[in-house]
Amino acid sequence: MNYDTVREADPAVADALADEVDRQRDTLSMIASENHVSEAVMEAQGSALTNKYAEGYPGSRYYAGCENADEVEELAVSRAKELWGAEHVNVQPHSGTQANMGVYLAMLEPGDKILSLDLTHGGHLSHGHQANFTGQLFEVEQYEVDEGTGYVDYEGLREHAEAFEPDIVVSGYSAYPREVEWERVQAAADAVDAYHLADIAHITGLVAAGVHESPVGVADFVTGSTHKTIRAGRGGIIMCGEEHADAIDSAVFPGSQGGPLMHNVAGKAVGFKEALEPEFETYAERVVENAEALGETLQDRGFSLVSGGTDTHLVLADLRESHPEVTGSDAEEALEEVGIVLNANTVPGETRSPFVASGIRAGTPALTTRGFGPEEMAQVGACIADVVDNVDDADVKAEVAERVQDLCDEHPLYE
Ligand code: DSN
Repeated sequence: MNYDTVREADPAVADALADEVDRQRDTLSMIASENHVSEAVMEAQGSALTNKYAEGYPGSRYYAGCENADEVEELAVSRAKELWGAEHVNVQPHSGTQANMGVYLAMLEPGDKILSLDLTHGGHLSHGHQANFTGQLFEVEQYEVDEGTGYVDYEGLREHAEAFEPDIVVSGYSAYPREVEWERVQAAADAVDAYHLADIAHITGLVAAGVHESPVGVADFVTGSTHKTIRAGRGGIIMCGEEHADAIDSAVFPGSQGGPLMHNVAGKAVGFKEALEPEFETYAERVVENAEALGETLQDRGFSLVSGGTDTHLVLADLRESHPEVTGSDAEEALEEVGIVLNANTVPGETRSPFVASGIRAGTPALTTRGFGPEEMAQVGACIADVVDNVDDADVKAEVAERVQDLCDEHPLYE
């Protein structure tokens, strides 16, 4: 990955690309929504399909010359059906947010009602935040996690749905460490005759591998992104029953997008093929084991974890009791200095601004791809604890930075 051809054309960009590879090699990527895709996925995304316009769907395009695009999209769709068991799949959304937009456009009218989890409790912007088109176009109310347990308050959700009578209930979250009980959300939606959209963006890979229960066949719509735990090309995906297939396809194109990013669809196809291999199940199991090991280490060091642990690929530490003087952004900055890249995150009952936040979210998908196991995750947890306990101590940070570099060197990336 020297980017020699780019360098000949554009040295400045080539330098930035090469520096990015070095950054990924020499840091621990723990942003829960990130992963390291294979070189095959990257090559597919960098392919000649970036040149092709293919508005429409396989066999029914608005342009000539789409035979290879058709083949790639059909492969992506058939592999996705095999991975998640969905009746209908659309692989064209440019992102997870675009996938959600496709569902809203297909099923709702402006002014209709969305009931979704509050962003500070683990939800997502595209589930109805006021700064997002969803908050501007629709009437939104939000349910919460139980602040005592950190688990979704399903009873409160059911009561809220009965009072609000939403048109759609959204489940699936961005900073929620526990397995989602899809049937309980479905029951709440059914009780008020609402649709149920399960957004599995973060856990696509865990669901495909059977490590997290699947909402496919439970919820009316399942959306996701394709570059997180599933480790395929960047973008989004929508799954639904045949009865909604036409409405969903029309909402994606021409409803909300023009030409699909066929190079990214190729990356999705390649990544889905990789995920159909038996090794992927082992990978997904290891992602969760690693998150458990990380969480246990942090708890042993006095950190408080939202919900007391994890069933998934991430842990969410609430620093308010253990480190009252350290904000989430203080911790994020100090950890980045030593080569641990994660994000400050709001926590249930957040008392600071979202820019500062009181928690840190740490995920294991990328480190697991690099071959980290529970023992190494315990070492990573110790590094995090040493830094957050000593955010202003340059000596401690210098010593931890060496341990981080050793871990990176022991688990090379993109050799
Ligand atoms: N940005 C992603 C995350 O970090 O959760 C969600 O879109």
